[in-house]
Amino acid sequence: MPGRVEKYLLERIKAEGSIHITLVDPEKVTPPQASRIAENSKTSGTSAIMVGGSTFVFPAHLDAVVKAIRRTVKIPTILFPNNITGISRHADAIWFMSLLNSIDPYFLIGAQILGAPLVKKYGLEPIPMGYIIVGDGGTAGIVGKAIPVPYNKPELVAAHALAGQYLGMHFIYLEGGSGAKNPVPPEMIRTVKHFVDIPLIVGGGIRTKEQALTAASAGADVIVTGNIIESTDAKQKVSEIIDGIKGNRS
Ligand code: 1GP
Repeated sequence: MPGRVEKYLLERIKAEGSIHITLVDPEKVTPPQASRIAENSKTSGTSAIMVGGSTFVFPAHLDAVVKAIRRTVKIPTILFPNNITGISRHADAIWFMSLLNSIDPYFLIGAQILGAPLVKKYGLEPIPMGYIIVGDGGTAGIVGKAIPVPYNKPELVAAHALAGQYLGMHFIYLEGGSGAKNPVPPEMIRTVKHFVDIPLIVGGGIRTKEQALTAASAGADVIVTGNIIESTDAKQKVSEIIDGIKGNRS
């Protein structure tokens, strides 16, 4: 049975076609900055705020960032953890994710075993998600000990995604790596979408309205952007990206 946040995401996808989620890397922001980003993104039409990054963050700082966001906006705050240190009791939900192309069992199931009791204790809504790192993989690929699937092997990614669906995951995330030079190509998104029935999240290197529209038209149900919120014209950038996604509906 999907929980409250998952239901909300599915309803928004159903109503809007493709949706946008803003990613806040707690390592890069202060709590007031996180609030501002959340507020601006919400005004621009983002559906939820994800909080997480690939490297190190102090639990107390993560808590402060999540709290600041939750105080500011009503849209859900969803944790995007790279390890058990990415869990905060103050969020609404957590992507309960397995890095499907990691060669390290820790990222496939080890961290999840350690984190599951905390998720339960904190009353966080777990949303099962299969995470696949593609392209050059970026920092997430190194930290997660992944063998990133090259952009010219879409059928291999589709096999990973289908395995995730058959294992019971509710979402698949194609990760091009934060700040990737080239976002996940439309051919790869189309191929995965053709194979799986569960919603597809795409992120990594999406910076323009055109790139967002390309990903949405190829079948991305959720588009995640992180880096663009660091630019000086962040508010406008997020609005443009969301306009791009909406272009898919017209
Ligand atoms: C990273 O997919 C996300 O995990 C977002 O990437 O920071 O490049 O937008 P960007």
